[in-house]
Amino acid sequence: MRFRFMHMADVHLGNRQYGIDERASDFAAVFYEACDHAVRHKLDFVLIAGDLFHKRQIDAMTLNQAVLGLQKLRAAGIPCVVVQGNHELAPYGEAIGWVQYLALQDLVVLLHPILSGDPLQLQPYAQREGSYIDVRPGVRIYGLHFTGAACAKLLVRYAQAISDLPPAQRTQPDGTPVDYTIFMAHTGVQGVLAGDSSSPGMGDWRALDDHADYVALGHIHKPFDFETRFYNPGSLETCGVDEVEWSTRGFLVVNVDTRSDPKHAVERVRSKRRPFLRLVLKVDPYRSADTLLAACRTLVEDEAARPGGELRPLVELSLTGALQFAHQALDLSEIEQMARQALNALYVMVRNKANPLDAAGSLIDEELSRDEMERAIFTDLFGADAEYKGQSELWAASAASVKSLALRKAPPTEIVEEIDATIQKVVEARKGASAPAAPDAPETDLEVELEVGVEPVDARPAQPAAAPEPRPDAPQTLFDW
Ligand SMILES: [Mn+2]
Repeated sequence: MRFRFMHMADVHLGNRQYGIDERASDFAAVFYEACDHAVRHKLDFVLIAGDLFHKRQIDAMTLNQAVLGLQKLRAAGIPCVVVQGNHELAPYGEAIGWVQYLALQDLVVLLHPILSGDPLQLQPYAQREGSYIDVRPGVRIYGLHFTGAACAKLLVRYAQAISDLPPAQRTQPDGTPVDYTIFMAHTGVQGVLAGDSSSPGMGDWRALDDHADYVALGHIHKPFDFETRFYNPGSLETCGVDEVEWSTRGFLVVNVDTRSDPKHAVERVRSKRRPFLRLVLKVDPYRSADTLLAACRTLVEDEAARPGGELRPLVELSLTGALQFAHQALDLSEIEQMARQALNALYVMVRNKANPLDAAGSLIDEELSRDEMERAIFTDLFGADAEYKGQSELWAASAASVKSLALRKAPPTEIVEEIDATIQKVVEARKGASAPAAPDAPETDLEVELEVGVEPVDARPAQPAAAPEPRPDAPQTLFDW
């Protein structure tokens, strides 16, 4: 059996990014483009793995954009099968959400299991509701909406529920077997993105090994695929600057031939989204606001000279390094206006990440050697943190040693020994400092506290033990899935 389908996710219709109307239109435009592609290439069906909408409460314009895109598919006789994402679950206190409304209008097939029972219950899609659908003879799609950190355990229950289906429901109504199974869920795979602690890990996903040929994912806006089974297309448009580097985002076109192994060949199609430029200027060489502005001008004019798309770009211009003059002299709005004109940009954000003169400038002393300067900067950084302040020189010495150990690729045990030795020294130093005032201070607390303090050496971003679940109504953060 051969057929083709499209897999997209994280469309985020209604995302009026940066308060700009054109951005909401951009999110609609790439959705229309995907729908047109499906129609033009006569695909057999389309999957949207959650977050069709950016918000639970959408306006009429956003609903109209969804309807216009979905009508293209319906007019061409292409079924569109969806699951709900975290951004679009029914608003609190409402019986149904807007994706369910689209299902009631026969514009989408909305799938979800019935979670209340144990074991979990799966119903075939009927009367605009259900957990799975045989979208064409021999092709079955199971759906799971966004369930947050509960997802890992639900996968096991879902797999069990599939195994427990009565024989009559394991096959097509005419008794022919299911040849190709898709499991669609609005969740990721843990480890793809740092800071994502709610997605199931690969071990959890193993539960579905015997139940899915293709796992259609959404939620994480970074595209990825694993084991020719797990696929994530990434966001169609750019919901945050951190997504810019994931250039292959778009939609997937899956060519299935159930006689081949694997049963599908997957093609990534990059969406025609608005260009998003990230420019960086290191400010260290510039001794005045005027020379810095001139350097910004050169940077953006060089960028403007490059061949661009038809769409006015979005621009992020970051200033990094150490500022060599008083930051009050720096006029960010002047830089922003200049960049907007030079690049004919739709929107420019200037991010000043440069260290102000008083923090970094005071440490730059041409009399010092490189090592001495490094030690001075480490001491200053540790000294700025209340936790390390009392023993900042000990920590600075240790940081310098750890750095050189790492540079000469010393074994991890040696690095741990170095840090251990420092902790011992710090404990001794603290005992000495606090002994007269608090002779009975419990040693263990101190050590626990210090162990926590050592973590940054690990070079991994600190992760909270249990990250809060993404809240759809929360303001846009770094990871606005
Ligand atoms: Mn999303």
